[in-house]
Amino acid sequence: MSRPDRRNPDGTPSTGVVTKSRAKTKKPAMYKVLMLNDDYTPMEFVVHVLERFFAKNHEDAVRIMLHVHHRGVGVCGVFTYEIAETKVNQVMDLARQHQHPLQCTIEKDGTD
Ligand code: TYC
Repeated sequence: MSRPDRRNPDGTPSTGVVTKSRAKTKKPAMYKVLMLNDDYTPMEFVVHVLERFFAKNHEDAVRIMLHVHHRGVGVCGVFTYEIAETKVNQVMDLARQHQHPLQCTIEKDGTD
């Protein structure tokens, strides 16, 4: 007696073991949250925002804040759209509450 000659889609003989194809999985588009410089928001407030909403340690928060202060714009983090949008809203809400003009925006990440 012999088994029927069953084949995998690529033509190789089947072992009968079923495996799942992962070809259709796709990484979600990613978005940068950018922080913009202004002349009025206190440096300590920006550092606090980076620690609180972007989980930066103090050293990284100071480094990012100074980068924005000197260059005009900097990346706080890269997230899926929904999370990026939430972060921007959290930052803008807190800035408004403290009457600081701090601005944050979302930009599609080109590297994916
Ligand atoms: N330029 C501000 C100051 O001199 C500090 C600052 C840094 C403001 C980063 C906004 O995103 C910002 N007080």
